[in-house]
Amino acid sequence: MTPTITAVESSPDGGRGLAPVFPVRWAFEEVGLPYDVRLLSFVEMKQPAHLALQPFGQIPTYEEGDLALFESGAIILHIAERHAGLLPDDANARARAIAWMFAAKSTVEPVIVENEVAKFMEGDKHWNAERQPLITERIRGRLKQLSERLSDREWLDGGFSAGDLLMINVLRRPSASNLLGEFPNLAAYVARGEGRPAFKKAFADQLAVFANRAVAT
Ligand code: GTB
Repeated sequence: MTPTITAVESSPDGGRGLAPVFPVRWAFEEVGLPYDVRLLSFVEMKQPAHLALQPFGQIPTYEEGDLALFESGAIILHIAERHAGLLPDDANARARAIAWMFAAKSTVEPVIVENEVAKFMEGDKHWNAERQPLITERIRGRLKQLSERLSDREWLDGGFSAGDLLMINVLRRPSASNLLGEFPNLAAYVARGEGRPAFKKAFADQLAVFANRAVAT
């Protein structure tokens, strides 16, 4: 059965593939699995039908037969565990790759989200200007640690894995990518990810959604 994922029908990021559905598309392409996409408006995301799939009214979701999942990291882990290409066979290497998935989502991404919240939701607060440098320093600190660990490796731990996929996705968000000039090995790491055929196919497909809709409307 072909899985169906949900994506937002408009492009708040101007088609740059920054929404959390993009890494799910990329994961499908890495393992060579076809999938369908159901597009939702921001209003539809908050309706009971979608809330039954995603309790927080967000995208992406994943449906396959009786299984419904939410959270991009959980969806990618599900795909990676069932199809070759995103997790190593060796049990210890596999556990380490999964640890990198969690590091991307729970250690690196939160400092980036904090910056986005400050910018888009707290920009008018009188304390925002004073707080901003602290947030930027926290992102810089995480990037420095990641840069030191990556060193001159191609990928985080052996071959390309779902851990790299999620980490590169996080590093592409502007709050991080604007600082990558300070960390040339991280910039090159992101470029390597973006150069993968599966990334390019996923990127073109998400862009086509917005291009096609622009023509249709
Ligand atoms: N932890 C969840 C996951 O990884 O699945 C996060 C999901 C999430 O944040 N989804 C957003 C959403 O549905 C995607 S919207 N938000 C609606 C809401 O919370 O009410 C599209 C989006 C998000 C981020 C960017 N970006 O970074 O540029 C662009 C578009």
